[in-house]
Amino acid sequence: MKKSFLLLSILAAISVVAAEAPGAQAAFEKPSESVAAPENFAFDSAPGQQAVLSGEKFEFQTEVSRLMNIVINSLYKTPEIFLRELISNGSDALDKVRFQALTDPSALDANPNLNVTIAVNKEKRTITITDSGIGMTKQDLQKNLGTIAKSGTSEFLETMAGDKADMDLIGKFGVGFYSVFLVADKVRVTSKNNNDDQYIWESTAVNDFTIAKDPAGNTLGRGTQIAIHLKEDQVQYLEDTRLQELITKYSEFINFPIYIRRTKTKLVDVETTAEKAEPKDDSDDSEEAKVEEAKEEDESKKEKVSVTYEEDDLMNTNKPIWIRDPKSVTAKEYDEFYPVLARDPTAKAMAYSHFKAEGDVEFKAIMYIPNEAPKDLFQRVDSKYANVKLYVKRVFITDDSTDFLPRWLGFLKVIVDAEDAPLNVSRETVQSSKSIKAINKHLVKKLFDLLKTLSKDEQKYNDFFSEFGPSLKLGALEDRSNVKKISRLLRYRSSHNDDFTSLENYVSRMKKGQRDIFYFAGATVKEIKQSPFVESLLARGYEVLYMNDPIDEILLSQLTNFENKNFQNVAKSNLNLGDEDTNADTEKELETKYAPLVDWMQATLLKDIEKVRVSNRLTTSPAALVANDHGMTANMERLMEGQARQNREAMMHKFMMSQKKIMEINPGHPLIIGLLERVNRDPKAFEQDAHFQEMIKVLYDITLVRSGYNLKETVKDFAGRVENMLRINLGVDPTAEATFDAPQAEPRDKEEVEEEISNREDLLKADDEKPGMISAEELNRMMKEFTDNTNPTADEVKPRVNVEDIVAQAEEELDAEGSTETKEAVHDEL
Ligand SMILES: *[C@@H]1O[C@H](CO)[C@@H](O)[C@H](O)[C@H]1NC(C)=O
Ligand SMILES: *[C@@H]1O[C@H](CO)[C@@H](O)[C@H](O)[C@H]1NC(C)=O
Ligand SMILES: CC(=O)N[C@H]1CO[C@H](CO)[C@@H](O)[C@@H]1O
Repeated sequence: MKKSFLLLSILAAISVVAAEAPGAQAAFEKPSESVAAPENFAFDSAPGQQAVLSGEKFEFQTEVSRLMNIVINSLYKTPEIFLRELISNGSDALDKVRFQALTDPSALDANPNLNVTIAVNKEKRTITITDSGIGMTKQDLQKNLGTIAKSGTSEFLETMAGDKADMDLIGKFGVGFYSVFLVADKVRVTSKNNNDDQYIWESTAVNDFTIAKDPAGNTLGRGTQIAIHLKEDQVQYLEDTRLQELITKYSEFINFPIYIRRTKTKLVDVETTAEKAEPKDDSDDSEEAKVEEAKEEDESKKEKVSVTYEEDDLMNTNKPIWIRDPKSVTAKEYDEFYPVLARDPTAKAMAYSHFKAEGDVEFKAIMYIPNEAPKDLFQRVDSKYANVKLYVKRVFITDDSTDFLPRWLGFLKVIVDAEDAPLNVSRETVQSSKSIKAINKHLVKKLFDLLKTLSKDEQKYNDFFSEFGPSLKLGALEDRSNVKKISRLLRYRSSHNDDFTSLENYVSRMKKGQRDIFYFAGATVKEIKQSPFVESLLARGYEVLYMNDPIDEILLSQLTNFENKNFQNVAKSNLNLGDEDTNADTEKELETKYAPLVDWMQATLLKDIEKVRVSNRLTTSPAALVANDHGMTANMERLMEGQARQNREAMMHKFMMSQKKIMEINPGHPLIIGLLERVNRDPKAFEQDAHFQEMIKVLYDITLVRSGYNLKETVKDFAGRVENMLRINLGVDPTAEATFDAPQAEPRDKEEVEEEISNREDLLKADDEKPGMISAEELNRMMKEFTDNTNPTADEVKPRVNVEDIVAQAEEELDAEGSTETKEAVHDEL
């Protein structure tokens, strides 16, 4: 059934590919003369009117329409971010063409000047942003400015549409271009890529966009020009001071020159006017000189005239921050650079390191630790992060390689500018480059240095550890060569006080004769504190580390020791307190004394546990369940159970879970003493004493729960046993059954039912004659409303279907089906 639906959907989608609008391919009514001069736009019509450009019409992908709706209707308080997005878009395009030129120098021929130039036209209420980047072909325009390819788009749209629509996120999803509609009612993008003619994309952000070949021909050489017609209430961006302020702010860390084109006036001698007003070297279209005579017809020989001309003023004067000498960079600059690097204007970093590496590979780098961990950090442990931005000699190479850092350092954000990586390196060959391994090694080493410095400030380091502790633990598991280093960076809660403690500090507080580091693992610190295992150690004055991170127990089974001190899980059976010698005699005595009780208990719990023994670790609890050395602690069991749902180790898990536990009893507990007395009264009466056996089973259940294990299927038995005990306490017969009196519903008389059926005919007739309170017209109107809402017109349907989405979704569903099948299969085998 699913497959036929899939087929239908695809057919539906194919039948709605962008239709050509009436008048498609017709010539321009008003050909634009020069795109570089911002005076000439096809949309020089009144605001709100559809653009006059006529060409091929395309509909926006549904997601784009939704996004634009959000953007247009948003009352976002900082619409100026459109400048940030367009400038960084232009910078990306420049990066791309420069990268292309590494292998094909002719890529730059058409336009060797790499820059972004911004110009305004106050009369036309327009801003144009021109870059000489890689440019877009017709197909690129259609794809890049009409669809959103990135995964996670729908979640992104959800967050955007929510109460606190955060337009700031827009750049992070690679759709920053659309932020232009925060301020614009019409936008025209003219673009020239080396592989295509110059094309124009135009839209008023309503449902569709138009693409046409530029009748003016190739005016850009190469690159993209975005012409923005501002909404009436956004004219502030035409003001030079405002514009300069924003462009300076957003271009500070851009690696290419960003200019504002300004019209200026100067006085020149009348004789030399003609020559001096001409632009120095540039092509005719960019700088048009207008000559006006300032003083007319005075006929004096020393006359001056005022000349207006255009000049591009550089807005970003700094060298890239990462290649500067760290001493010359202020903390403020580092803080401001981070959101640019992270492509998230709200992002903050808690620490950074700016360094130069020399030796086997030479590079400069800035490494940032973000303020908080990405939300999906641990959902993604299986995949690596692309978190290093690589430049080679200032030329951007890649930011999507995952090979620079090990997986556990996925939380870092790093920019690397290498001096000696081969320049013909391509995004693909980056992986195999030897330098990458060397860079990797340096970065990890620098991270340890940074953390060491950070750990000197305890508060700061604890903040770091709260966010990224799990990453470090993952690192200790993954990166055998750095385990020792990482173990010094770990922090744990402990019984010492409420703060984090390092292992070093734990060791320095160890007691006389204490050989091991004691720890207990559980789901929460609160739960751990209540555990019967911890109580005895605390009573004796030992410190216990509280491990409440799912990964802790696994980690310690690998780490095994710290500064030659073993880790001792207090929930395991062979607890070694270090003071056993002094107690050896009393332990022997206790064992003999409790042997009869132990026998009875073992006989009762034969099926459930491995054995019963007298404990040396319990103080206030009557009993506890401990795992034998190879068995699983309760925490581990819980972890395994969670995982077994997802992976196929279910059988292995089942086996481990069936491992029996050891029950320890507390010889000092009155309940245990009471039980022993009862056994001693008649040590041979075991078979007859059903009541005793019930009590032991209840004790076992309670202990199971207190030790953190699950009652699982036995909840009903447990409830039954407790009820039984209540009965015995009250002297009620344990076998007596509950009596109850439930009055039964009776069937109706036959005649009554028949009469009702015969009456029904009359009722139906009456309905026909008097059709209720709604008039026929009213009814018609309601029906129409209903059908209108449920069956959108053909036009509305069109953009809502996307073949790729449907196929992807169908595949996902099939995948999901497949995996449930295998899961069931696994289940069956069990
Ligand atoms: C910026 O690049 C353009 C080509 O796109 C060029 O005409 C212009 O002269 C450049 N500006 C400067 C100041 O170099
Ligand atoms: C890069 O160029 C060098 C020599 O110029 C050559 O040995 C090497 O194989 C090239 N690498 C790639 C990936 O093309
Ligand atoms: C040339 C370039 O980088 N263009 C990008 C501008 O922004 C749009 C949408 O945000 C991207 O799809 C383009 O690739």
